[in-house]
Amino acid sequence: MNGSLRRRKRMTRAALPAAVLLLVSGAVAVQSTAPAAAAETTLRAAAAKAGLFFGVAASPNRLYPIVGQEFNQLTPENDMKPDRIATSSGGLQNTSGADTLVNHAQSNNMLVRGHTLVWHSQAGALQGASQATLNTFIGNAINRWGSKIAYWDVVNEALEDNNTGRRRNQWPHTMNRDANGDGDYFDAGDTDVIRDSFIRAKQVVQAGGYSTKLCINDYDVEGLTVQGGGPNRKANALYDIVRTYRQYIDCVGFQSHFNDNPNSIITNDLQANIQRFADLGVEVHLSEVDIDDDLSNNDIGAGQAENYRKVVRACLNVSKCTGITVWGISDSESWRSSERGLLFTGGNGSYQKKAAYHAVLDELNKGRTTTPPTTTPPPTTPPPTTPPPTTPPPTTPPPAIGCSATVSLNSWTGGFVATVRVTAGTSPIRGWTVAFTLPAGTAVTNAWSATASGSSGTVQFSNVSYNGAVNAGQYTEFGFQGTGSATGLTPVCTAS
Ligand code: 9MR
Repeated sequence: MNGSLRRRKRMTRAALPAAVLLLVSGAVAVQSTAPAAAAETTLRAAAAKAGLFFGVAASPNRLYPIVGQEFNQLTPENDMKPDRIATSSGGLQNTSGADTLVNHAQSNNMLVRGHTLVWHSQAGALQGASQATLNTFIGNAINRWGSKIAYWDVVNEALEDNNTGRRRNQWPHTMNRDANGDGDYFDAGDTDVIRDSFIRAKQVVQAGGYSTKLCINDYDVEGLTVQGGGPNRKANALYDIVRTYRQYIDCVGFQSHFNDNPNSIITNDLQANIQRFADLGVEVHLSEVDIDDDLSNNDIGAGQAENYRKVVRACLNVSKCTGITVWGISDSESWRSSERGLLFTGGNGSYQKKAAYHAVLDELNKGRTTTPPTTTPPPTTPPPTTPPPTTPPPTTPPPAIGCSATVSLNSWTGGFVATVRVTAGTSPIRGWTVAFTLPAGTAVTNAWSATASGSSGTVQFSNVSYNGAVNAGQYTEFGFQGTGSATGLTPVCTAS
């Protein structure tokens, strides 16, 4: 679009109230920006009610009241990147910006996504570092904030541009070694910076007893297809990585920087791709959303507000899509200000809601309209056997007989996601059941990798067909999502 058209579009929008804009967009003739009775009036409240977080990328110099009012999750936009906080030996430095953001999140009851541990870009003093040094940094960074970080992006942007489906060939991916030349790095004799970084991160989380979940994050991985309908090879490559290393990876970030690049458009199969990853048992997040306001060559939206609505709906329709984060507050303060891709205009703490804001709020207020199944269907392919870790993750000694269970929680105001680990004792088990007594006001809304019975009071979760058999001393995991608070839950595990 040329400059004068853009200016005209901006002026037209500025001159019209948001409600009228929604009406003239045609497809949403019954929408109104006035919230319906009982509708929530902030993004965070509406999202919490629907059982997900709604977050924002933030910087210490922009911690305006809106951050805590509208959002319940925060990602440091630049302050936790290696070029800011890593020394060349993997130590920490200059953490004051990151500390400020973590403290702000805590005092505003927001989750934090740590961003990011291993990345070829903005690597700073770690550029060219060995795996051993990366591991040192991973340990120092995770231990510094512990469970104050709900999600860490362990590996960011590992895959090449231009839909090749290949790893980048820049450091740190040059540390990969394909021993048998079969084109992947998944075999026991291979070296894989992704695997080794996740194993290290998992060890640190387990040793520290943190509830932190470990994510892999990338862009142009959102759809099953790209413009023209061809396969999204980058998404497929990410899927193979997550499937192969599922035991170390808890969550996947689809960055969701949507624009006119043929690999960055919004496709109709966004929801199906989210579902495909969710079926592996990981949480999916739309982790860095912005949508170019003249995104024209996609086929599912008419205008930015409508595009936002489609993207938010795709997440809401998949129960394991547990969070959406926009990459900044307002257009003018965005890293891509020329695309006007965010939910507010204005700056310096004084912001105005755009039509896109109202569309997102409205969609969140509709909730997860599809009835969530009590269990997500088992993965289409059985969970893979992962290659042996270079160093085995620490395990707590198993009980003599039967099974034991532990719970890790990610909570927000009004909701939570619980991940439950079932560990077999000194004998193999063929099946298991984990029971909880939920506090009054707390209810299970859906579960995965287990069959739930009951949703409040005493609830039980039993194995599904593919995860009942657990070898002596080994473990499997399932999860469930709920409303209310799950603090202090005590699991009771019985084995058969
Ligand atoms: O928004 C960030 C911008 O301020 C930085 O200058 C830029 C440097 O690479 O990184 C931006 O954030 C990126 C994020 O860390 C990873 N995904 C893409 C984001 C936009 O480039």
